[in-house]
Amino acid sequence: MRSIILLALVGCATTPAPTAAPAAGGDLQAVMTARGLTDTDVLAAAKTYTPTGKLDEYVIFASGGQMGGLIAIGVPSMRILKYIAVFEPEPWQGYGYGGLSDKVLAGGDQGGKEITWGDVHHPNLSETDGNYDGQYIFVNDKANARIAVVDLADFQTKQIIANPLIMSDHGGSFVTPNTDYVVESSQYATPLGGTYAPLSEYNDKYRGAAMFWKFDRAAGRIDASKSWAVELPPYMQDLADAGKGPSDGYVFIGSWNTERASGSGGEGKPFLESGASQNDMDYLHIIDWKKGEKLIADGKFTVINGVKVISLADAAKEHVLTLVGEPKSPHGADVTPDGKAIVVGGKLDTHTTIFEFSKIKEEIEKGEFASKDAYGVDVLDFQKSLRGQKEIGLGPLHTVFGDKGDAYTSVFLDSTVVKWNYNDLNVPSESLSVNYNIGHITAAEGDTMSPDGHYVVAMNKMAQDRFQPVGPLLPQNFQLIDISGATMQLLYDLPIPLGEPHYAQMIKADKLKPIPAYIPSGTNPYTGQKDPGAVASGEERIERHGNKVDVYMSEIRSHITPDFIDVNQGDEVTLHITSLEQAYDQTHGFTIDMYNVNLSMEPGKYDEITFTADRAGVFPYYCTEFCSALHLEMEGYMLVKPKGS
Ligand code: RUQ
Ligand code: CUA
Repeated sequence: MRSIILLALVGCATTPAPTAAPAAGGDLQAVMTARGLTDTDVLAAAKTYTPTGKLDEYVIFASGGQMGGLIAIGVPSMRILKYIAVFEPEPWQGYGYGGLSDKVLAGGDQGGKEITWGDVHHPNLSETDGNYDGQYIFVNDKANARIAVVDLADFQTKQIIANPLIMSDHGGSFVTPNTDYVVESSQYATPLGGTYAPLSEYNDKYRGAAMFWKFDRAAGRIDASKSWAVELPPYMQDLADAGKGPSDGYVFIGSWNTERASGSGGEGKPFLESGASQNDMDYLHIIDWKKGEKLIADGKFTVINGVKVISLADAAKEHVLTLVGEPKSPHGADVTPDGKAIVVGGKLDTHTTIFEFSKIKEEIEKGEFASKDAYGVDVLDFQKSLRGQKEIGLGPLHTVFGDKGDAYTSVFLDSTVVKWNYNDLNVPSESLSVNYNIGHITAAEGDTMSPDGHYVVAMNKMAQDRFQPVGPLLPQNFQLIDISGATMQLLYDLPIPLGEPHYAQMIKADKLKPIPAYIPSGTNPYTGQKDPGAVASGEERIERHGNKVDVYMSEIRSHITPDFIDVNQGDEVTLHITSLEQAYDQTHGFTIDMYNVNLSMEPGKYDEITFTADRAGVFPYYCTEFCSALHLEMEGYMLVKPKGS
């Protein structure tokens, strides 16, 4: 036992050794002394150290922020398992370099513009009956109002869908308890449908929207034709969450800027941040999406840029939209596991505010409203809608949940995680310092109807003295916290070196059932079927029709067939490539020098590249993964005969 702990220390400690002598030898006490470790450090190491060959209990899917994709991380080891390319071309996965995945990326073009990055904020795992089912994960791109669908069978992005109504999103991507809908609401108000209106017309022409993307689980895709939206007032809608259990059928979206500030606008008005912070209260939006679905079915919508939209007037009249006050400039709107309450953080406040859903519902049903907003939307009485408020510390943001009525709120300005009880607000809270400026927080299955407890991860924006300095741009810091004991214990720091991950979700690892290979051989990952262009061994060939050349190729250790291709300069070439491998982990790659094409050919995969052979010369093509002893020999030539020769 002692020696296991010892190995742990050598493997995962983050504190530099105080002496020049390396920690060596087999005596635990000597190593602790040499490395300046306390008993608490050793306990933390023993809780996270995962010997080689052992698997993690949970997997985190974290947003990759500006990187545009997702990061899969094992818990408790905090080992990074994979980057998943979503909105950005990514060479290792051969994503966006000439193959079939180019079409997925092109699905995210906005207004005819190709966009090659994303500002990823909120990954959401698919749910069945309010619990993660391990099948899909959805993410939003705040900067370009897009949603992506990632299939967890092969960890590949299968669809990017561009929202034609709004210019940015933030309340996304949140799923309803059976993943009927993926919800995406706007952040910055703009004229809907990408049209123009001057800032002086902000109140009348600028709007928000909540999009309800219909998810077709059998197809594994969002079905745009069955999707619809609700027009919202030009308050900046923020985080959202879907109701569950008693609150199933509702979506809750926080907002800031009920002042409808739009910046100075050349008229000497205040800048946005002060203009938007005048009122004491903003509005939590309560959307009855089942009612919205009915209005759409009854034809009560207008079409804006191809999207069926319930107008703000209709949404107000039919109570598809109702508002309730929430403390100034809130952030985070999180439904409790039992679906009975909604927790809202106030960025400029010291409390979390807990709304009681049954009270909200009763007030709406009885028509007991306190006022109307400027657009005729009914506003509920704040006090009457509350379970209560809990003093937490300065700048509470997001809240996740454990399995015993325990809630964990990230407190940005104080840099703490605060544990409290959402059933009994009188239970004293407990606070743990984190490093530093925590944004989101995630808990094991913490966003479902049955959280697991065990672990919380603090997702900190700053890490100034936690890691070796690497210039002015620092990694962010994920801190693993053990919540299974009487008090919280900080276990491990993981630097995140390629973006600002906003949110993450943590799923029980055994719920994930990824495929080891594409079966049958020649499967197109985007149709799930054997592709008509796939070949079996012996069927490889080159077909020429005028200036179109189709090459039916295969890859298997250690051969690319055919191993030469003769074409004429200007020919349109399509390579149909099949990996004939079926052995787990036997991945090949494929590239042609100088042509900017690059694929990852996992076992059994079919992929396809079309390009114009516009540069004459001799171009080696080869496998880019060291797949076998004769990997270097896995090569061929494309000979492009110059025009007129
Ligand atoms: S955000 S740090 Cu989710 Cu985009 Cu709160
Ligand atoms: Cu196949 Cu290297």
